[in-house]
Amino acid sequence: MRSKTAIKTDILSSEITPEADYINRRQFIYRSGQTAMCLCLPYQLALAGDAVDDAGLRQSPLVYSAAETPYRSNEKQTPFVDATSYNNFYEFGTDKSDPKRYASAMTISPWSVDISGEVEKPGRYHLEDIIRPHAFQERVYRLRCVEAWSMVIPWVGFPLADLLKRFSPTSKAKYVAFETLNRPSEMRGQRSRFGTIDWPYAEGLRIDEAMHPLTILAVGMYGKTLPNQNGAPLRLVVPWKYGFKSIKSITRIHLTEQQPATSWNLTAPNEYGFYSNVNPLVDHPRWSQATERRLPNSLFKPNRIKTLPFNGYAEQVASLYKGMDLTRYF
Ligand SMILES: Nc1nc2c(c(=O)[nH]1)N[C@H]1C(S)=C(S)[C@@H](COP(=O)(O)O)O[C@H]1N2
Ligand SMILES: [Mo]
Repeated sequence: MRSKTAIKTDILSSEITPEADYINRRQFIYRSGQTAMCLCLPYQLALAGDAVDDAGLRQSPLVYSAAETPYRSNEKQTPFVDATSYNNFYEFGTDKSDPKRYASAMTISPWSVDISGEVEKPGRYHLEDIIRPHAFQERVYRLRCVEAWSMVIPWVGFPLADLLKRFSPTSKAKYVAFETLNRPSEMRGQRSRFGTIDWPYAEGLRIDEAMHPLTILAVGMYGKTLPNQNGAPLRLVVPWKYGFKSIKSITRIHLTEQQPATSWNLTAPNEYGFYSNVNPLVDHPRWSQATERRLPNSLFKPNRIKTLPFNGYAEQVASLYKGMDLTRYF
């Protein structure tokens, strides 16, 4: 079904870097201060979250800002330890503690990504070639799981739109499908006989959702490269949708004319739709979505807060769904 072409390294860059160098060359130096935080990379500058996708801005001096913007929530950030030990990554098991315990078995170098379907430059590309042209930005986003818990996470990444444009989508590219690594030898959840997911984990977006400036591919969090349990080396982050849309450890990006099948929708179509926009008005068949538990919480500090339409990003994304019945397209 999938065509495997030879790995290309010649696109967009003549400089070839062995993948082993990936982490070393991209040492994240994290600075934080009272009023500002920024990521400073040796050969690229990452801008504060409100200086978004203007290539011209990348050349200008860094602007420090801690202002609340859609790209940078000012809410209290979830401690690193919680964001990296309470995870969903069913390839490693269904317990929240399984990903941290078992994801180190996943080989993330070398890593390649297939880009296929409705693009003018399909191919299988080394991770280095996927990410090298992009300046990293820090995005502080709320992450709202469909299970009604949430976190605030500082991601490091770049707009998915910038990546897709490099491969020249055709006019037939109406959707983008994503797949996670399929490697049972390293992913004990994929070996389990009791799994409900048909591997590989698959997700998808409509092309306008994929091109939206809030949608990013993350390569890091908290100023460091992504831990395996959070989806190293490359994962999607779509902050206005339930967390399961933010697919981890991506090995395939496929542009298509048809709406792609997605893992949770295949598993339980009455519970998980293709769109899966965060919506406090549409309850999960088995629980309410009106509120969420903001992590970390405890018995004495339940930290239950109201869930916002589109996870608080309605101003930026509600127009994408104008005229759609969000009860039907949940
Ligand atoms: N490949 C893959 N991606 C995945 C999942 C998964 O099981 N497998 N779980 C999803 C769910 S349900 C959530 S809430 C987020 C959790 O991301 P985090 O562990 O980095 O917080 O990852 C999503 N991406
Ligand atoms: Mo989730």
